[in-house]
Amino acid sequence: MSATVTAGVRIPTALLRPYRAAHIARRPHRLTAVRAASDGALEVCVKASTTVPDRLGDCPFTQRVLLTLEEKHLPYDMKLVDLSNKPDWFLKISPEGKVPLLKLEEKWVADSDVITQALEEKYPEPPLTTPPEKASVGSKIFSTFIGFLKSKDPSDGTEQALLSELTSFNDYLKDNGPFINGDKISAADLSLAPKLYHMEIALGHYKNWSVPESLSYLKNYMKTIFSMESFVKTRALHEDVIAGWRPKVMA
Ligand SMILES: N[C@@H](CCC(=O)N[C@@H](CS)C(=O)NCC(=O)O)C(=O)O
Repeated sequence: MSATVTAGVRIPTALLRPYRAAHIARRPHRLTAVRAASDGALEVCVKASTTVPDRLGDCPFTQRVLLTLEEKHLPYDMKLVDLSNKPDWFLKISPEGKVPLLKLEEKWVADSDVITQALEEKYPEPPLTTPPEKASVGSKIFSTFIGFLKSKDPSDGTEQALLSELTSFNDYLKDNGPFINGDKISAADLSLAPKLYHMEIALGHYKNWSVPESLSYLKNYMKTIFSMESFVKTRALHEDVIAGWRPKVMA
């Protein structure tokens, strides 16, 4: 069996896995925390990296769920799924063959909207609910980003459409920020931030494009969330994000 050395103690990898997923940054050398986490850890199916073995991959919906678990301080155990060769056990529990999936009360729950809502109901503390009137702020950014990414014609208006959505969001943050619901991060931010992360990496790579400096509230928003401990811990590798969008760019 392979093993990892943490603080001079040799810990079997099998014991360490749930601990790694939920607690390594906070409590790196408490074996008791390993056991506590593995007992109560929530099981979550996530996309596996396509570039590095045994690593979390590049699904923004999965990151949204992981961020929710992190912000609610819930221990979890990630099951990495190779989406290019889905294992039978996964197809049995996932009717659509999609990640994320989270096991709650012995049932596998699909879809990040449903999962985050269920987590909020079962684990209300700390509350992450975004008020309904603010819940759709920024929600057109992802689709306009994909439109621009896929575009082959620089004058087809897709870049302008994205800029228009980003500008509206920047103006919203200026008046209501720093987060969508004001001073505290909430569910809408945890959904949007992974998508902005994909946008930044994919458009930087495929179009040599970046968010204009003039959108300073948006720039700060991205910088703040992308540097949060929970985000750093659950983010995808740049190479995976680039590889993940390649088929869309080439289509
Ligand atoms: N609406 C779903 C979307 C989930 C989704 O599209 N997941 C992608 C990965 S990011 C997936 O599993 N795709 C299946 C595949 O690639 O075969 C959610 O919010 O959870």
